[in-house]
Amino acid sequence: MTATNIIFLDIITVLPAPFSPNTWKVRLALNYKKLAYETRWVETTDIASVCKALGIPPTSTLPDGTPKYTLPALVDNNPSPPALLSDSTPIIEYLERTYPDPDSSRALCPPISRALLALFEYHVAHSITAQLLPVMVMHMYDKKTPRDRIHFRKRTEAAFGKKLEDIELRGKEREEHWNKIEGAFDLLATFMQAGGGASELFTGSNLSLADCTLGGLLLAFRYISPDEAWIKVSSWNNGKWVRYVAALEEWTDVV
Ligand SMILES: N[C@@H](CCC(=O)N[C@@H](CS)C(=O)NCC(=O)O)C(=O)O
Repeated sequence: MTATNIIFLDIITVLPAPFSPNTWKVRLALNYKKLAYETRWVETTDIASVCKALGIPPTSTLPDGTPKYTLPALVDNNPSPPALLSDSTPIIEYLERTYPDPDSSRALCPPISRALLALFEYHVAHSITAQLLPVMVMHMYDKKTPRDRIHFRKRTEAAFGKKLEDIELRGKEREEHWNKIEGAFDLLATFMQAGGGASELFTGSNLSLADCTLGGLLLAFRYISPDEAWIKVSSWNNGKWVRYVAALEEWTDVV
């Protein structure tokens, strides 16, 4: 392990493992790069106050114009002053810049692939991540800590103008929505087959930013919704996504 002094901020839930796709994305990168780090567990209710106290920047702006703070976030105490970071992709880019692998073939986001990786992230964000709430909202709610459940319900219901239970789709509408998400995975599987199928990952046996993003999402499915989302995803594309997550296993330690 490289000697580092990195604090990684992740979201605590009632589960024994993290459940956020974005924090998994950075955790996979930290583990792949063999960087020593410590996790600081934060309830979503406390993200803004904890980030503000540490000087970590917000990642966007709320509709009322106030700054929005999200996790993952990371404090690297190695440089002076320490690096204070938020937003999964910029965090991974920072880790790459600051702790490059001597073997350039192991780079997570080499500049030459950066535009393609951005296109990939855009596809996953719009065709998959943005579609999940109507089929995942109650699974997410159930896994939150009791205190975060109150916070999540209040904020989400205010944003959507309806109860969580009414955001969740049911019956035929739910199945149609899942079919749409399956279509996005079909497209990914088709493109990944173009690589010749020598490896489950995007770029051979090494991890890339694309794998951190997709892997984070699949791990989130497995933990947030083992009894629905993960069962469905496991049955798609001849088990491709089960094999894919198995190929990531060596980078899924939670420290
Ligand atoms: N663009 C950010 C998005 C991060 C994000 O939305 N994180 C969620 C957890 S997956 C979060 O912190 N939510 C807390 C909240 O909405 O209050 C990233 O890629 O890191």
